[in-house]
Amino acid sequence: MAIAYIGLGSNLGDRAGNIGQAIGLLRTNGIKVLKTSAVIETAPVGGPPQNKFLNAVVKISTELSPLELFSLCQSIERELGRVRDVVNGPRTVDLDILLYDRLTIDTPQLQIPHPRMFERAFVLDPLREIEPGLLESLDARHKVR
Ligand code: PH2
Ligand code: MG
Ligand code: MG
Repeated sequence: MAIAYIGLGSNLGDRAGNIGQAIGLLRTNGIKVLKTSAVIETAPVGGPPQNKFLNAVVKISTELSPLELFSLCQSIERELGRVRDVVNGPRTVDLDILLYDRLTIDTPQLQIPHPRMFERAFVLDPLREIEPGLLESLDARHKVR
């Protein structure tokens, strides 16, 4: 059993509904959702001019491997109508694995910790809310990427 943190974002359609449905789909696929942050509205970072996002972070426990969890996240994105066209562009829902136990994974397909999480307040604020002290507990190797 592994503990992981997943960042969720939506800025298209029913943003709160999309985040709620994504969390529901994690649960129906055997993921135990242990903690859910508040859903916060955030200004878009990067990409073209676009709507504000809703963002949240969940803490989960899972028997899935990192790659299995990654493909589940992608299938939930597809199920909720995500179309990948513009990089950092508008999306119905985005699910990013932020941390998976204390693993470091650096493959072209999947990087954990999420390579941009330490610069992004829309990730750090909800993560601090549900797990105060977690960021400080990560070793330097984890944070410097
Ligand atoms: N996701 C991005 C790029 N920019 N900005 C906000 N506010 N929230 C996001 O979730 C987000 C973003 C790439 O995934
Ligand atoms: Mg993302
Ligand atoms: Mg993503």
